[in-house]
Amino acid sequence: AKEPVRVLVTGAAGQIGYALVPMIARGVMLGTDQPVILHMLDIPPAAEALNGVKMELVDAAFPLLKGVVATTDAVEACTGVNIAVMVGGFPRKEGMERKDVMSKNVSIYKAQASALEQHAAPNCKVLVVANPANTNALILKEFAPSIPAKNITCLTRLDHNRALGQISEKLNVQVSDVKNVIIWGNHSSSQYPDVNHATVNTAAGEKPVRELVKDDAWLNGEFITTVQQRGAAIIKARKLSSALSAASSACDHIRDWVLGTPEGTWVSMGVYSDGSYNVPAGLIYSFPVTCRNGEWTIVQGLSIDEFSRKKLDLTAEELSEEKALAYSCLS
Ligand code: NAX
Repeated sequence: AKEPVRVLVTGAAGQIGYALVPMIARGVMLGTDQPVILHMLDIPPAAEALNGVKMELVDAAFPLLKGVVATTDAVEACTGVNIAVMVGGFPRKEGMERKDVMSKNVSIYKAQASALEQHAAPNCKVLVVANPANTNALILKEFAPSIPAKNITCLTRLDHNRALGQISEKLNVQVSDVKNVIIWGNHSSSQYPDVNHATVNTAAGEKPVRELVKDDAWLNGEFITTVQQRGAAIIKARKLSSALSAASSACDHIRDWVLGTPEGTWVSMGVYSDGSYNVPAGLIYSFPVTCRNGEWTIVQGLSIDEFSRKKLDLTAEELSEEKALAYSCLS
């Protein structure tokens, strides 16, 4: 039998946490043959609720779940973890300045970076979900210098999956037949959902999405804004932000990273930029990646037309500004 993998979920008493921990315990993230030990962290005001989640995990009697650590102590939470999913953060409240929210998250991610660096298992893989996800991941990277930069990522897979979903609805095809959309840049409304290399598996073989949709105005307009604004649309409908789709996409992100992407398929991940596609190095930026042997690689050589170029640059600019704002919170 396999040794259990320790998976940390921060903000585990929150809504995404509540959807995510049962998925992990059922093997959705790491496979149905992989035992897991869940480490759940939240803050003292949520300690009782966190304990309630722990009680439910016990009650669900998940065969793969070999243990649960539920704590408000970051060091205890981080000790020995192989995977860290960072969902906890400070939400933007009405009337708050961007800088105030950034400042709260910078201090949270600075502290948790140190706890992970000192106590996580070697080669721990980190996924930041909490917003501003790209910049929180960057702060975590800066304050955990001994964790390799390639081990620190942020979630844009939800946006990627949303783009697959929109194409599938438009063409009335199975979502599993659509692949290779790309989310470029920030997990914010400046992201660029790109279908220029996306394909659909049809009875007549693989066809480009553009050829099948035959509606460039929709693809260059409404499609992009729908994906960019989907989070707001969910809030409007549910009066709560997306949780089940965020949790499911976080599982997809880790699963593909650890177990690999299928041949001929790429996914979107926020990763540390090496300057590929003339994206400034030193940002956490969402790129198309393939994964093998537990490592991601940015897909190279895709053609970028003028329309796309502007959008790649715009979202990079926003990330550079966020980075500057985050740094200004440190001094
Ligand atoms: P909730 O407010 O329901 O849960 C957040 C939890 O984090 C709370 O239980 C809170 O007590 C806890 N927390 C706060 N500070 C903490 C700290 N220092 N250490 C540990 N835990 C802490 O929010 P939820 O709806 O679960 O969303 C969580 C985060 O995901 C938010 O930042 C949200 O903006 C972000 N999202 C990111 C998405 C993405 O695709 N990257 C999509 C979904 C979501 O909007």
